[in-house]
Amino acid sequence: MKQMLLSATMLATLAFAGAPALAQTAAPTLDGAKPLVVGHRGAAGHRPDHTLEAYKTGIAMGVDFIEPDLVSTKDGVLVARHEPMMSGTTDVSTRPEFASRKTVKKIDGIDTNDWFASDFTLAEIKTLRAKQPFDDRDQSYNGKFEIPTLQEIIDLAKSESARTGRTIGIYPEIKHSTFHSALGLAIEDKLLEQLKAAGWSEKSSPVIIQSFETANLKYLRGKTQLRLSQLVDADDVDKDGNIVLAAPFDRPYDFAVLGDKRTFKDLLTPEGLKEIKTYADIVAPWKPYILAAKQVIGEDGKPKDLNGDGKIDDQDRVLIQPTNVVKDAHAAGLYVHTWTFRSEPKRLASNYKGDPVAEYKPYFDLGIDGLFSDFPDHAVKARDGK
Ligand SMILES: [Ca+2]
Ligand SMILES: [Ca+2]
Repeated sequence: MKQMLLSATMLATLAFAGAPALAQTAAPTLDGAKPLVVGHRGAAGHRPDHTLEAYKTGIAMGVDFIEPDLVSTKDGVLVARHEPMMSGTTDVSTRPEFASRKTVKKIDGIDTNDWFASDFTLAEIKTLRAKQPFDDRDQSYNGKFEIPTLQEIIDLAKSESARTGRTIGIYPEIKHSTFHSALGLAIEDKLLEQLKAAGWSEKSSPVIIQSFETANLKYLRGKTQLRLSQLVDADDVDKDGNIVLAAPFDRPYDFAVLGDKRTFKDLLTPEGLKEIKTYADIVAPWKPYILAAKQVIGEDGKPKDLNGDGKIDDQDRVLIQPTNVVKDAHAAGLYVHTWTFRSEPKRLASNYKGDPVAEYKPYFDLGIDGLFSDFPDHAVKARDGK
C-alpha cells in the first residue's frame, strides 16, 4: 500500500512538473540559447584546414560559424592560414622556386625558421596547395586545395547561407597582431573594412572577431559593434590536470612586449574577466581551463596505462573537478566559448570510453555558450542529438 501511494505521488509529481521540467532542461548558457558550434579551421578533422573545402565540409555538417585564421600576404591581402609560417599546412617546402624564401623571423619573441606568408604575394600564395598537418589524419586531400582569401570566405558564407537557409557566420582570428603591425601589414582595419563592405558592422551581424592578444581587441572595441572574443591560451596540462604556463603561451604577446606581468591565468580570475568585459563580449579559454583530466599514478610512481594499450596518452587520464571559469565569466556578463574538441580516441579522456560525442556533455552541462570543433559532425550530434 505504501509503495502504491508513493508511486501515485511520484506520477502526480511528474505529470505536474511537465512544463517546469522542460524549462529546467534549457541550456545553462548565459542567454539560454543553444551553444554555438564553430567549425574549427573549417572542419580540420576531415579536410586540410583553412580551405574552402574544409569550410564547406563544416557547413554541410551543420556549423553555425566557420573559423578563418587570418594572416597577411606581402601585398596586404588577408588570407586564411593557421600561422604566418606556411610549411606546416602547405607544400611550400617542396617548391624549388620558393626555396630561397625560407628565413628566420621572430614570432612572439621566438626565432622561427620557415616560409612566411608576409614574404609572398597573393599571386604566389595562390600557386601553393594545402596539406593536412596532423600525421594521423586523412592525407588524401593533400595538394588539391588553394589557400583562400578572406573575401572568398565571406562570399562562401553568404552563398551557403542563401543556399541552406541557415545563417552561416564567420569567426575570424587575427593571428599575431603585433607581428603583422610591425611589418606594416596590420590586420585590424583591413578586416573591419572588408566586413563593413560585406554589410557586417553590427553586434547582431554573423561575425565574431577573436585574438590571443588584448590591445588589438581594445582598439577594435573603439571602432566596431561587432562581437569580440578574447582567446586564453596556455602551454600544457600537467599530470594532475593543472594548467602549465610557459612562454610564449603564458601571456598575451602584447603584455610580453609591454612588460605586463599578468598571465593568461590572471585573465580568468573574476577581476580579469571583469576587465575583459570592458572590451569583449566573449572569453574563449582552452578547454582544460574549464574541465581538465589527470593521470592516475600507480604505486610505482608512474602513470597507469588505464586502457592497457602500452602507451600513455589522454585516454589514460580521468576528469577532475570542473573549475568556476564558466560561472565566473557568466557572472561578469561574458559568453564562454572553448576549444578544441578533437574526436580521435587518443585525444579523449578515459571517462568518455572512446566516444567523441560524449566529450561535449560535461561542457554543455557547465554552461558553455559555444565551442570550436575539428569534427563538427560530432559537435552537432552531441548538441542536437542528430
Ligand atoms: Ca584559430
Ligand atoms: Ca594507454
